[in-house]
Amino acid sequence: MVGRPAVTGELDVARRLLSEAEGVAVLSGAGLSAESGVPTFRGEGGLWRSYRAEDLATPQAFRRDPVLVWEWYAWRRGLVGACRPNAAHRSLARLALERPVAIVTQNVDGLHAVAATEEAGEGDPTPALPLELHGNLFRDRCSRCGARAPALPDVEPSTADSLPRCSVCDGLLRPDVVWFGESLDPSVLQEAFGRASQADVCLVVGTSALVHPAASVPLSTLRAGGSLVEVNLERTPLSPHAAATLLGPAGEILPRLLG
Ligand code: BJW
Ligand code: ZN
Repeated sequence: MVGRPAVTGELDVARRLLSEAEGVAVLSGAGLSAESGVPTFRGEGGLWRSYRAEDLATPQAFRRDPVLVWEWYAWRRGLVGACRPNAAHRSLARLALERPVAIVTQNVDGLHAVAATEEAGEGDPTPALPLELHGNLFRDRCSRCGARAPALPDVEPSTADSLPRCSVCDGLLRPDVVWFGESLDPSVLQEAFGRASQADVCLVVGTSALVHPAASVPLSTLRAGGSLVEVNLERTPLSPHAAATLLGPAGEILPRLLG
């Protein structure tokens, strides 16, 4: 139980900030889904420990070797498709269905949306649906004309001829995610920064806060006079700016924090 009193003190600060807040923004990252079995990117067991981002998650890599890139994404679709939301996704979804909360996520796994639908039941899940800054693993986009479509099931990208093609222009489809060096959707980004700057508290969960511009979203809450509450296994570059940093697994901390 080393560190428990410190967490409890920070938990009280975080609870007070959240109860006094009129508007809340959430920025989530891969750590939120770690307890669902989705691999993170950095740190122990992270994807970038075993795979080179330059070979798999850049537009240059896709032009050079689309089969390799598709193989990797087909593997991840299988892995992530079998995962379910955890207690942290569910707590955030319930919060957003009850109060004005904007969920902004870097995650491409779609688990916020699954939790939103499940927690809303017969109701409207829209308030708990996230703004997806880095796209969605289960959607394709044409690399030529940009048309979007739900991911085709059972892509088996063993040869160039077997890669999925656009129904509009026959261009090569690609996963609709944001790779390094690519711009984020400007309207999604603008809405994320806008909602964060209107929030009294930004709750930052499970992100290393190393990838920009996503990692700057909480800074717009701070600049507008709001506060940060961070939930992570370890401290991050945002920690010095946070009013409370709750160190521990999101699936345990968020239900305690949000009730
Ligand atoms: C737990 C936990 C548990 C574990 N409970 N916590 C400014 C400065 C420097 C560089 C740049 C800059 N602006 C732009 C850049 C370049 C670049 C960038 O940021 N590079 C840095 C890495 C140096 N950014 C870009 O290229 C972006 N585009 C852009 O800016 O366009 C404009 C532009 C164009 C051309 C030139 C220049 C600018 C695009 C970034 C796209 C990121 N894409 C990826 C892959 C998505 C697709 C896919 O999944 O395949 O997005 S990379 C990967 O990182 C993924 C994530 O969304 C993203 C963030 O990772 P995240 O979520 O933080 O995960 P981890 O693994 O890093 O951290 C997990 C955390 O959870 C850890 O802290 C753990 O402790 C914690 N944790 N278990 C709670 N149970
Ligand atoms: Zn097309």
